[in-house]
Amino acid sequence: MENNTEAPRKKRVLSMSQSTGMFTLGNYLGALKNHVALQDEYECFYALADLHAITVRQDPAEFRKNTRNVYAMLMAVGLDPEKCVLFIQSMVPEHAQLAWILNCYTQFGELSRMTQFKDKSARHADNINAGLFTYPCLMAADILLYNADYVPVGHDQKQHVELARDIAERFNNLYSPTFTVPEVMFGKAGARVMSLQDPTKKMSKSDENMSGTILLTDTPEEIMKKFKRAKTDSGSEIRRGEDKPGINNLIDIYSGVTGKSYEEIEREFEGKGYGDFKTAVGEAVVAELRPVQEKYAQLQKDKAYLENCWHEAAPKAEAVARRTLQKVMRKVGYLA
Ligand code: ATP
Ligand code: LTN
Repeated sequence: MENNTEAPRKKRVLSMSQSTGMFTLGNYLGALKNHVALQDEYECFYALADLHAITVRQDPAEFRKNTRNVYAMLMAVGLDPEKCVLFIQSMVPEHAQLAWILNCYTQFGELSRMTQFKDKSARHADNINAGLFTYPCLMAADILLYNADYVPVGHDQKQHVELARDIAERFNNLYSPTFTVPEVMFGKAGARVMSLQDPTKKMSKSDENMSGTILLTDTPEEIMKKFKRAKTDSGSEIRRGEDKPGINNLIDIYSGVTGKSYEEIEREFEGKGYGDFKTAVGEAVVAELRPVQEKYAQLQKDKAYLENCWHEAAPKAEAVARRTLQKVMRKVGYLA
């Protein structure tokens, strides 16, 4: 019998966030907090999707600044370059190369069904560019280059990960097993954090009305003010219900931050009103973000360290990406 003493390969995780603006509490509870928790158990690749970012027009100076800031914020929330590969997508050219190839294995009809494309093209009617349409092929390339087993994202990205699975299976069936077929992974709570002003819409960094969005850089005063003004529903009980999107969202946020279950929360606030609960949620969020904001301020002072981190991460990512791309190119029939 074979004496296999080698430890089994850790399962691989990949996820990315766009560098279009500062992260929100939705990004944090829906994705980033979970990314941090996965670092010990999995081999993790995390990146800023700055190629995706230009599907919406960016001002160059702002864009450069945002990329630096959100990279620092990824480290401030707890992504550790010693434990994961924390890179910037545009520094690894294989993403764009594989995306082109995958474009040719994805149908127009499939891309037309993507709800993010429908939403964003409605919001940016003056710039419905081809990149916005083929965005999911680039995202599939991001995932498939690393043969990721799991893709931890918020609920809004589920459809894109499913398309990446379909593309992977299609390619594997046409040629031979090439890509790992990835699975979507959601965190315990907060996979879908809604706007505080319109709890039927997701909390977004690109909302015109920022009073519904908590940014990770908001001051404690701003955070408390936004929670106190949060839209709630008719009634006064702190209890989840089908027709209660406002209170459901606040309970989800409180649960995501404190780790308490819905039952515990409902018990804790029995007999109390919306006002008390909003204050408690605001305070819990302020307390959760305090150490993150302190670390962020500290990292912002050390630009050379940040640059060093992303420059060291890019070749580590590229070493994996290059191997997959070469394999794909050989199977398709390229001479390279
Ligand atoms: P925009 O707000 O402009 O639509 P975005 O915040 O959705 O952009 P990213 O920064 O790429 O775009 O998102 C990073 C991660 O955060 C993704 O996994 C996404 O699913 C998750 N996420 C974003 N918004 C929310 C939300 N409101 N609730 C839960 N998860 C979210
Ligand atoms: N499309 C995602 C960001 C993203 C991503 C990825 C997420 C780009 N590439 C690969 C997971 C895996 C978004 O808009 N949030």
